[in-house]
Amino acid sequence: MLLGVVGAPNKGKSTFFAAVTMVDAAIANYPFTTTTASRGVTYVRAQCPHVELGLKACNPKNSKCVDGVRLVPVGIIDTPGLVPEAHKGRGLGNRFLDSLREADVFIQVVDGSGKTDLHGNPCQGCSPMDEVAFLKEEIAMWVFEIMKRKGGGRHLALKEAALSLSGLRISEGMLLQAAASCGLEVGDGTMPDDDGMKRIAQKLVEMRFPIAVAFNKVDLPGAKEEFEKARQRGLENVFACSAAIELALRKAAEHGLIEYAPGQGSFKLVGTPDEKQKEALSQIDAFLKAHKSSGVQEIIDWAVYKKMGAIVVYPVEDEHRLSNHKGEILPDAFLVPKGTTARQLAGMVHSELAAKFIGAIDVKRKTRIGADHLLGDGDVIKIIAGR
Ligand SMILES: Nc1nc2c(ncn2[C@@H]2O[C@H](COP(=O)(O)OP(=O)(O)O)[C@@H](O)[C@H]2O)c(=O)[nH]1
Ligand SMILES: [Mg+2]
Repeated sequence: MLLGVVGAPNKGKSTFFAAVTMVDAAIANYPFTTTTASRGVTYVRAQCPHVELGLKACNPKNSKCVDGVRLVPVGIIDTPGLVPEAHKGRGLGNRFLDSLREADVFIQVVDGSGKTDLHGNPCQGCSPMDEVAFLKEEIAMWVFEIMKRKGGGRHLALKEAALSLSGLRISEGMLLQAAASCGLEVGDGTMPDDDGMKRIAQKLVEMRFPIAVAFNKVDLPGAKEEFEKARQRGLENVFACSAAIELALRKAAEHGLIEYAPGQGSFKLVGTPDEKQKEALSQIDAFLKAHKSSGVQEIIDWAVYKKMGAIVVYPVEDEHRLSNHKGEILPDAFLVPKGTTARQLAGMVHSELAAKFIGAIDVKRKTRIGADHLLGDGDVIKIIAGR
């Protein structure tokens, strides 16, 4: 599962990415995914089962537990800025679009202060919500052009269209579903005309790339009013945030100045800041008091749980001690898609476990479960495998 940070230039994508991937060394070393300039690991929050199960503590290995909140790793990529006409190769054009292929859900960063345009240039009163419409349309046109190229001027068969989109993980079934929801007839195995294909492309983008909108830079004047306007339009996937505030908080925590965990509405001063740092911290404090939090962690959580439909499961080797063979309690937290079965989880833990799978135990409910049992959020699972 992978989050993609997307949007036009100068909106704060890299700031957002830098903030959310600032994790302590123990976690950054976890071989979950290679960390490069544009690829990293962030966290989602979950209720740690050690609390519910009445244990004093746990020993997380791939994750972290802060006051009963388990921080579960999830991969994230930063992408280059998308500019208008990118699908025709403008800006970084296709390189941008290609970088999107891997992502399951987008976090679109927009400039909530309205002070940059779609090219990232300074402007006054640009509407952040125009950026949302623009991104969808640009990606839809990209999808359309891929199908169109495949046809080379001919009328395209449905199967050919599906083949051309397989690299985007768009299946024939999705294509059929998109056509049906546009009220277009493709039952005879051929695609509609350009207009119809564009509509299908738009639908496919909605289906394949769910978007959470990070309404960023709300620390700047004017942003709050813009956010209220967006809210009045009833958009449930738009969240106000300040990536700059979140980055400053995590940096201050890294330098030992404050204690702060992602998503918290306040921090605790533990170091001795100099005058400049004091001033910055008091501004951050004022922001947190006014906004409850930086807003960044809420977006990650919402994107992963609501848009990706993920759940967290905790595999253990010893169902009595809730530990691995070293006695470490609830060591791993896995983010998996809703609908994951016990056998699939075994495969995620170790390919050999899946091959030798016999059954599993739902540890919280103390019941034996079978290979096809659907796992639930927060389940603690012991896999039983043969020798
Ligand atoms: N005030 C404010 N500035 C921000 C925020 N996030 C990013 N910026 C600034 O916006 C500019 C562009 O940020 P960057 O992360 O490079 O944007 P990108 O091109 O979308 O990756 C930089 O000057 C950032 O410091 C924010 O939350 N608040
Ligand atoms: Mg950037």
